[in-house]
Amino acid sequence: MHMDSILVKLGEAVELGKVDQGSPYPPQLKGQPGADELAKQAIEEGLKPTDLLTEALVPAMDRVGQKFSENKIFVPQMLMAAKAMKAAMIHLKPYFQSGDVKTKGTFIIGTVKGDLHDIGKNLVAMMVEGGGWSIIDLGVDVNEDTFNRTIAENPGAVVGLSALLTTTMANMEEIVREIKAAHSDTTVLVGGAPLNEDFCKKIGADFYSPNPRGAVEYLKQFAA
Ligand code: B1M
Repeated sequence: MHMDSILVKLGEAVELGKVDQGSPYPPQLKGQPGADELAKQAIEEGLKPTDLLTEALVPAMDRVGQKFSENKIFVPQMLMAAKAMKAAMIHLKPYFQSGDVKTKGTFIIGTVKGDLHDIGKNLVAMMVEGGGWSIIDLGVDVNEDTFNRTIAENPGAVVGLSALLTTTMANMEEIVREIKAAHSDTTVLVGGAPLNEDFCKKIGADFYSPNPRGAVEYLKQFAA
């Protein structure tokens, strides 16, 4: 298959929630390869993992978000798209994780309480790990107590918070406040689609990155 058409098909598979060849959903793609097979094939044919992300997977999720905003699809379809995206990401993981030995420090990451979106958070975790950090991924819907307990158990760790909802940005503010109150010297990075630099400053976080790459670059200053 031509490289461009693999990316197009991969994007479509994610957008339509086609996880793998065996999955019955969506009916119109029955028997067709899904995100799993297409991502694997794209990598095997030499496409760069970052191109898969920026040219197929992330734009596909943006189209999903757009269709959801327009009431053309609903939560179950969004969920299937996320499942397909994760099936593709499994094939990218080894490429982002390879590289440095994990010696630069510990990076604690989680999606803030009330928020279940984890794809962006997982990408950040994957790439920071590839940048040589040990990762403690606390998952989604994480409260301030869990962050603070984990920081106490891992002195010197840097913390990353992700939020995808305007409603959970408020929770992020609360979590940053509680982290700084309990561990004032802990560096906190924040990210997620609805955030910006001003919000980061307002809530007293140390750094805002719109993407995983920015987080990796910022963390280089802490390198031992
Ligand atoms: Co939801 N959702 N969702 N959703 N969802 C959004 C975020 C939304 C924008 C869709 C829309 O309306 N257009 C909208 C939010 C509106 C708002 O608040 N302004 C929305 C909504 C409304 C909801 C629900 C409330 C829907 C409902 O139930 N009525 C509900 C909330 C559930 C909850 O969290 N409590 C909900 C549920 C879900 C699913 C569970 C179905 C599913 C998530 C599944 C999962 O993650 N496992 C889902 C999905 C898939 C989306 C969209 C379509 C895609 C999100 C995604 O994965 N993007 C999303 C629309 C969109 O984003 N276009 C949407 C791809 C990912 C790579 O990007 O996560 O932005 P992103 O991460 C980026 C950057 O933001 C950054 O790096 C990543 C890579 O570039 N980044 C960081 C993220 N974290 C970072 C941390 C850093 C640094 C960078 O440092 C620490």
